[in-house]
Amino acid sequence: MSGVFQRLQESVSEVKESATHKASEVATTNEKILDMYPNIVNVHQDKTMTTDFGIKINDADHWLKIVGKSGHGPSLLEDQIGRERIHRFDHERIPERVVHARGVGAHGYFKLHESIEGLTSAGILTDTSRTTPVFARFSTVAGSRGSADTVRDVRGFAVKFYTDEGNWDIVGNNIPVFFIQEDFKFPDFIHAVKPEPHNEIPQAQSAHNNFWDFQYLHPEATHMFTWAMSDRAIPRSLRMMQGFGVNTFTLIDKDGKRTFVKFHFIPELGVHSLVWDEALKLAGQDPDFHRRDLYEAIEAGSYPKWKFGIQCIADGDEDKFEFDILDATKVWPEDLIPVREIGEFVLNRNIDEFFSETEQVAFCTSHVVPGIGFSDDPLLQGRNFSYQDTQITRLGPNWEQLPINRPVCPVMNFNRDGAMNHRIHKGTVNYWPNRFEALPPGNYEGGRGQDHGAYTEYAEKIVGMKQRLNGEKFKEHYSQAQLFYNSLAPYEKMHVEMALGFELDHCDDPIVYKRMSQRLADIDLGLAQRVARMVGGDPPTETTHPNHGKKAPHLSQTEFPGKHTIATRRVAMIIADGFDLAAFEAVRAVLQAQGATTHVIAPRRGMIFPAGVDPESGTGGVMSDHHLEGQRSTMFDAIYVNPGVQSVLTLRGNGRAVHWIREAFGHLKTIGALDDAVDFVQQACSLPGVTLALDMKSDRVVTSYGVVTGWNVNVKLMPSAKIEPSETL
Ligand code: HDE
Repeated sequence: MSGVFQRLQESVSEVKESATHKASEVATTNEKILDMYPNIVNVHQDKTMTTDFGIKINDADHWLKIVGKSGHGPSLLEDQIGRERIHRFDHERIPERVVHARGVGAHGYFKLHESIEGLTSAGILTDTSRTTPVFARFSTVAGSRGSADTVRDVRGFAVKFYTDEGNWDIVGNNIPVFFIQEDFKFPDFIHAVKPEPHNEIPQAQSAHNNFWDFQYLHPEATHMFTWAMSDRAIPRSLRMMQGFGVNTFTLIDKDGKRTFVKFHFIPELGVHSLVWDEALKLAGQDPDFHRRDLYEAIEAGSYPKWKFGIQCIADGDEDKFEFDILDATKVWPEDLIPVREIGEFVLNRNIDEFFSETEQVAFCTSHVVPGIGFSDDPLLQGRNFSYQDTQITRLGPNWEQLPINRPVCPVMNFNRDGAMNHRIHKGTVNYWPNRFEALPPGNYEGGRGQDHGAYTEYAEKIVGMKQRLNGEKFKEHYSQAQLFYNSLAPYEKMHVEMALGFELDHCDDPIVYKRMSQRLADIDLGLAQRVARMVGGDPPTETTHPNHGKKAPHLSQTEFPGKHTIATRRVAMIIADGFDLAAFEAVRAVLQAQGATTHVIAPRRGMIFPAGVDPESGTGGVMSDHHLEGQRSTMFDAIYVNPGVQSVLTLRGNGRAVHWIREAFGHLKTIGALDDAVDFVQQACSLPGVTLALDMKSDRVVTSYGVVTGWNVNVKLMPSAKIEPSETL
């Protein structure tokens, strides 16, 4: 026995060593990662294959058969090794999440910068010396697990904080409001947005009759669908999205005082989006675009970072606003209730295995820690019920014991048994109270209450009638939809209009697009008229809810430019044989020095030879990463066309190269060029109706950053490849 025991000990330390062999892994190991070590199996180190019950296998390729002369023969059912393999495989799938099925996750940490002791007793929000491990999962909502990343949809933004006092989950979105006010309508809403029941079309899209039928029939959805039609719903990267807790929670201080709170995550890189055409194409060209982007950034050490902020409303002030602060279809405008930034959250470690971490991670809005509580927000109340329930279907009753879900603090209670229980409880009793406990009921381990670090509900006296209704202010649905629309930049408004045009064009039932054309007048009459004309609706001439014309800051994503940086941006450097090597190397050095990732694209993958180098020599060239046909401009943030007489001549004659430039231009991308490549770029972009203003000087790297509104382009030239908001020329 001692030999077996020793082997076990060795294998645990082997796993520990191997799991931390990369410097980056050592640096990013935290309490949660250590907690998961005993469950990590290193497939590359363990060379001996065994069955699940541990016996070594002598042949991992063939079923046991009666082999006749010809080498053939029936397979034997008695092959317990073969049966185990196949049976185990037969049960690999678990139900995908009923919503948010497609997602991607990563580990990281949360650090508090400013204690909010006056508002809460929560350790994670008061102790600035702590670093709390986190796991975040970003997702789309409507699509199946295998759908594309860049579809138009809300993005889930779920964060699990493994605090010293237990797990705290913020299960948020990248849009601060929601479609409905009560969870009661959630099944209808999700049925309406998912593929239609008779033919399961369309996948991962809201552009269909049922979704828009539901939107019309629920005026409360108006604010949210305006956000969903904006650029927020097609993020450039998961690293460039805001996160919102959406629901109203509460903070409870050590004296039991309550404050209403909303949680915010603000990305360091700013909020940026794709353009719709790009998103559509990427869905086919690289369905994993966002997943890959997150993984690569973390691998490269460019750790995505968000500021963590809170908006607070004192208990007693809740009725002072035009809107109900418990209505999840409303924002708390930041000019009225500013966001206070108190900490940061960083993702610095990729997962080891998708299924056991990202798929099995399970969030619950009801998971809060002492010092954080709920509110009577009806959407939140329903969510608190739903998440725990859905995990039981998806993962079984013991889902909280799974490595990725279990807390890093001790767990002790008398919940027992059930499928896949992993804990072994020592002791002769499994009920409470019991004869071994000295303390009276309710006083386990020193008692209850804040003083003992236990979770205590906020004591509130409620008198009311049992009824199915919400407060009066829940009946107003259009004011904030107008506020959001009015606050957008002109091109953002145009994108909303085009998105509505696209979506309603995909509805073929006139009742749907005609009614929706009318509804849009409750946001803005002009918007409704323009969309109605596009989609075949009847342009409304009046509205019962005229646009109030008010705006609020912080609703447009242009308010969140983030750091002006090209760090982590993908730049395609286009060359062909005969390119100017000096220019290429200089530009590449500048881009890389600023943290951009450079990717060499050429007519073929392999060595590309600069001017003056004989290809026959086989050396002295630059290896291209991809050929022009293998990738598309959509996969890059910017393109740079390198000079060189022969190179430019070849590219001019290459239809795909011309397409790269035109497409990048149409998608508002930064296009850089030097010397003779400038003329090529200008000619490639001279589409009818387009004026391209580029003034490239060969002594510096020049990039343009354009915002296209229809066919008018505004371009600003920048030195040294800096990306900044454009100015109209
Ligand atoms: Fe969810 N939601 N939801 N939701 N939700 C789920 O839980 C639900 C809502 C959100 O990465 C499910 O584990 C109800 C709002 C995210 O694993 C389910 C209502 C917001 C995720 C569920 C809502 C969200 C979910 C499905 C009331 C933004 C993915 C699988 C109308 C604040 C979490 C699961 C992850 C997942 C129910 C509304 C965000 C069925 C009843 C509002 C980010 O429990």
